[in-house]
Amino acid sequence: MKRIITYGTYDLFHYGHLRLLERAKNMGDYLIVAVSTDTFNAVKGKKCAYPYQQRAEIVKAIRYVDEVIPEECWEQKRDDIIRLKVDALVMGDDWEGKFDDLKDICEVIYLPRTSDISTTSIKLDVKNNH
Ligand code: C2G
Repeated sequence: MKRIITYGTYDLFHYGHLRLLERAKNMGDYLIVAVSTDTFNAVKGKKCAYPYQQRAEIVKAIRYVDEVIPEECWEQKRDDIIRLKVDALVMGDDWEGKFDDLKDICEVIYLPRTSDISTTSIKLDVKNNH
């Protein structure tokens, strides 16, 4: 059974997130999503509309997702991959190359982002047009 992991904030869940999770799951048999905690998002400089608990529950409800864990820091990936026996790390290609240091313990795959949608653009659209 091929085990996949991916990491992200997943705020204001949208089609780009869904397509990433769908493609990541289709690369294996079991998909783990590490959802960024509110504390870690502060480190990332991201202010979320939804708190961690709600973002995690929404992601867990997605049919492609088998397990959700908290992402609390940049450095946990290596331990997660070893502890959870992960075969591949999959991320959108806005992260291209950023996690290549993990190639000694798993496949690292960057998938094309879905264009014309982002949490930021959704926030701006709602602010300006509604
Ligand atoms: N994504 C995508 N297409 C979009 C928007 C996002 O494919 N239009 C992908 C991103 O590339 C990422 C995932 O969806 O793989 C989640 O995106 P974010 O919630 O923005 O996550 P991010 O802030 O990039 O956090 O340690 C890694 C970080 O936690 C990633």
